[in-house]
Amino acid sequence: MADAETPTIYLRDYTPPAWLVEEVQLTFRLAPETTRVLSRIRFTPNPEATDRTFVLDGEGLTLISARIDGTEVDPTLTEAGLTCDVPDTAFVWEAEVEIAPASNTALEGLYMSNGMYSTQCEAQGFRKITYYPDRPDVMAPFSVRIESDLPVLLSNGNRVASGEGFAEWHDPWPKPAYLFALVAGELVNLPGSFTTRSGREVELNVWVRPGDEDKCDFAMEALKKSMTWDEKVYGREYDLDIFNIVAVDDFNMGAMENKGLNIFNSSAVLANARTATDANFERIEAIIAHEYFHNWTGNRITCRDWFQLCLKEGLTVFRDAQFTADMRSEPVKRISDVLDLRGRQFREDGGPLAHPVRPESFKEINNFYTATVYEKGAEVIGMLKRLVGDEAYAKALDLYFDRHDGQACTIEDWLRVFEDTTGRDLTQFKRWYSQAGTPRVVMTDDWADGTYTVTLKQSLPDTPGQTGKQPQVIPFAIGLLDPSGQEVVPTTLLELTETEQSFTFAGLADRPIPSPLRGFSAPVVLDRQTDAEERAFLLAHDTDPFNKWEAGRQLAKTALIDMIDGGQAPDDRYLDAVRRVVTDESLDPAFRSLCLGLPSEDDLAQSFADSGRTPDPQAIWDGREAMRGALAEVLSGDLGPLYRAHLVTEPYAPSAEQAGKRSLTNILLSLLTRRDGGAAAQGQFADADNLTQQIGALSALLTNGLGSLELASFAEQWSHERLVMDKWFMIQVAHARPADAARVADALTQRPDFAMTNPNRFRSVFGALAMNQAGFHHASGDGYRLMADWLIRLDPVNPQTTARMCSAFQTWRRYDADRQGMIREQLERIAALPGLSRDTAEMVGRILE
Ligand code: 0A1
Ligand code: ZN
Repeated sequence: MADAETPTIYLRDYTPPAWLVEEVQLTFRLAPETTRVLSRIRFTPNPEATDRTFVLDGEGLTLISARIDGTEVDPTLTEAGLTCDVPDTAFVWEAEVEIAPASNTALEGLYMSNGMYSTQCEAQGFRKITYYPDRPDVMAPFSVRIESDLPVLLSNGNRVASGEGFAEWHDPWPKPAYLFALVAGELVNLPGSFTTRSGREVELNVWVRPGDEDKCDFAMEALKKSMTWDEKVYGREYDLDIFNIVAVDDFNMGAMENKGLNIFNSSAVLANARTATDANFERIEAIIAHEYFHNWTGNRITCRDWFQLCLKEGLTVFRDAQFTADMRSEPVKRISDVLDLRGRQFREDGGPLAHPVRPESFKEINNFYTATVYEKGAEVIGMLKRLVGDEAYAKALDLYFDRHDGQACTIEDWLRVFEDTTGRDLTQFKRWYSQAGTPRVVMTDDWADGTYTVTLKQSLPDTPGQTGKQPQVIPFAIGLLDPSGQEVVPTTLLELTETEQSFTFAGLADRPIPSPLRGFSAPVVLDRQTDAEERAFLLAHDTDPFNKWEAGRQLAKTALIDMIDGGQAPDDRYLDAVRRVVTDESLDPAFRSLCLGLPSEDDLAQSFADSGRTPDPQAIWDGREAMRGALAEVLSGDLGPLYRAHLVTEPYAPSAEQAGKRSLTNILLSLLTRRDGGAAAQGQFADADNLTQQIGALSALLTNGLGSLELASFAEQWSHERLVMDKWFMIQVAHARPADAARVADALTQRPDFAMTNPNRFRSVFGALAMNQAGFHHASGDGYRLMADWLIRLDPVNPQTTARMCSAFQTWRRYDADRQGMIREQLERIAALPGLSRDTAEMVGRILE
């Protein structure tokens, strides 16, 4: 269906379902090309609806038979499902359909991956399994019987029976269809157990393909930690007798929170020291926690409709960030999250794909699993917590769980529990959910008679379909330091509610140095005219770790922009300040590593665009290279000793402490490689007993134009480990020089082990190409063409992943006319394809608009 013909769905059109489901029984007779699905569904009229039309969603199903209360019926089939005359009281619907999981490469509904059956039903995959009211506000208990010769047969809830060739599961908790799951295959498990605080014994399992048994321990431990944490911090206990996690190789996203049966992309669960990096371990811990936390924020309390997606996602991301901060380092987690927010969400908010945290319309809901819904959604919760305070937040959450357990809710329900527990009016706060775009806050200050005045002025840019926006409530945390570096006003929360507002601090002896927006207390762009001295001062003295890092980052950015734009030499104030931080043994190595990192090419390009200039990707790349050279130079005497002092030589542990040191030594190593011709990196590569150091060494070599032997030996060593090989694909594209990136990516796609049916492998090459800014935006246009060629190939195979990858083009309007012309040509080529998926058509249409 072409984009123009696809109907747009609006939040304002929501109506309650005509029919509710009291109970569902499903039987699956599994076969790769001809799986039979028998459904028996008890429908009752919804007293809240007036219309009694009976419509079931269904896509790509072959209907074999249908009955109502035991009598055969002949429903009218439509492109999107079926309709049928039904009684006006409760009735039982039975249907038998046939589906072909082996030909399902879209990875939505029931599909096969390496001989195993798996499902993905969020958002609207259940309708590819059987006819059903596939909407989250229809919740029901499910009973499932699976018939197959495969040894492991899993579904949601508790196992109630099993025998030769079958298993039966019952999930007593009413759930929407998007949380349904089924897995069948020749799997092996790491077993575990957990006793909840009220004494329920829970069987835990991590299920994987044979051969991956040695990569499950960490996930199991992460699960137990998550279960303990949710009891302790949110008072939430697990509610079934069993909790299963399954690893699947072919998966569009990270993982899925199906009730009692979480299904994971194998990259988000499998890990051991040799095959996973520190970053992988941290990500796995966070995703295990995220999916587990959904059991309450998402499953027990779900969303009324898909516009409310941030209700479960924003809150669950916020909860998993709290968990990671507790398990690891709070400042490091905050800095990493802000880097990610600025890198992905600000970029989205500033371009053609901008949408509110709660969107008001969509064509394909799968296109709205975005950084805005997830990450900005989490920031909004963080702001709410900051505004009401920790105690009130805890009270509001208790009320939320009490009041809404078992319901499908809205953002209005969520905000009401805060209003009811605090008496606060959140009408203005709610604008964070409805207005798209990143607010800009201009800060000016004044000093007179011992009083320091801060003036804040907010504005919100126009975004697609939204103009003339209203001021939002912006929690603005600020601290003040005196000229000696002592904190004279500790962190204070200013509430900016007007377009412009002033705040005063009286009784100060000297004009203070402000530390504004501490902890990044609101997702805004802070615009404050300041100089390198003040930033260097904050980098040296600020007690707020986020702002200490931020000061260094701003110094780096200004220095880089001056180099790229004005041809200036690297700023000594920046280089000196970094040297002081990196050699300061009182600071956490992970923090020092973050301070050594440079702003990304994309971040710099955005800064140019924000100030009305056209970014030159090659000049940005050259500037970063020159700055790395300058850093290597200024640190020349320190690199070797620092590297050796922090190199972890004891047995590998995926702890935050060791990871911080490895992060620091790896970044030092890449600078050292500029000076020693690769000797230290070759040594680390040869000695490494863990992937973090092995890949760190390989990256250091590749970034410096070395490492071809190591690259080959890496491939030989790891050819049997698909997740490690994903990194091998990725790293080559990521580190390719701008003129080579498209050619390197193209060559990798010719390899027999490149398979576009596997989203991880596809993303390893094309995600990396999109990230390699100077390569992707190379003046030849080769990057654009190659990307478009492959998106065109992938769309009929896997629309969801194709659509997500289209976002590589979302910043196109920043660039010069030549580049814009070349990108437009590629986007129009994609848009014109006959039979283009709804997913990709919507994305390309929005980007081009
Ligand atoms: N709900 C999952 C992520 C997820 C979302 C959509 C999917 O298919 C369109 C698959 C998974 C989470 O937040 O972890
Ligand atoms: Zn989630």
